[in-house]
Amino acid sequence: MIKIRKTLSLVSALSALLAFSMPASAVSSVTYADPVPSTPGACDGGISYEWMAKMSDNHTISFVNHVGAKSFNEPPPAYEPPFTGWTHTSNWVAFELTKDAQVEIEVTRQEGVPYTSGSTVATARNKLVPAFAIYSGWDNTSCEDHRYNNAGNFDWSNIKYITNTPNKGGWPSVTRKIKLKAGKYSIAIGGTPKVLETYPDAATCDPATDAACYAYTGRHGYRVRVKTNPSRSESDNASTSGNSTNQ
Ligand SMILES: [Ca+2]
Ligand SMILES: [Ca+2]
Repeated sequence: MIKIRKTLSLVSALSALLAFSMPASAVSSVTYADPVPSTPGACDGGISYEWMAKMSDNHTISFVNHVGAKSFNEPPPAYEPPFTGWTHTSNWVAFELTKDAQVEIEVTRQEGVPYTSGSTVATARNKLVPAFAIYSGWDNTSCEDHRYNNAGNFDWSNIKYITNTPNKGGWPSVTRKIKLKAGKYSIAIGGTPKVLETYPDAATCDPATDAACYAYTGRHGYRVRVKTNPSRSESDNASTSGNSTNQ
């Protein structure tokens, strides 16, 4: 088991540096990039996307990174429903489909993801309760705000809410299958641990000795796998599931 964990950590470290794609035909692409970065000192460029991903209808892509522990569902008073997503600590994918497709998106917690903290490299934690929301369109023009609605539209952006996987079950992995038309989409990925009465204070709690501190603060690794298949003519059979296969 220890050997397997070490191998997984190595794989995740490599894939964080080199996003990889595995086209079954034609070409798919994944880049760690924002289609339109903001101008330094100005508030433009729309959403600060972490990833750009382009796929046709017979591809699989995968990538690894990290998000804030509660980034999909931050607590009041700083975050009041429905605007509970923290835009900057979530990860955003500028996703493009070149053909209509059945799209299966899986987001799983991932151990061993490195990230830069100040001038040192740290390792992201491994207690993410992953969730994601899908919107139509890309936002390359707005002034990105701190908060987004993970279950609806929000007025600072032009993207339009489609659906989400809120992961109420607290699973370490969530999967969504959805039929999408060719076009551009935005996908927000974040963490949504069970709601608490009182949250640990990230500034003072100790993740080494306090389990709630470990799970509810800091950066947590994730792995995404997106698989596309040719779109069929029958009605959409979108479904959501969670599982514990990563435990
Ligand atoms: Ca961002
Ligand atoms: Ca941008």
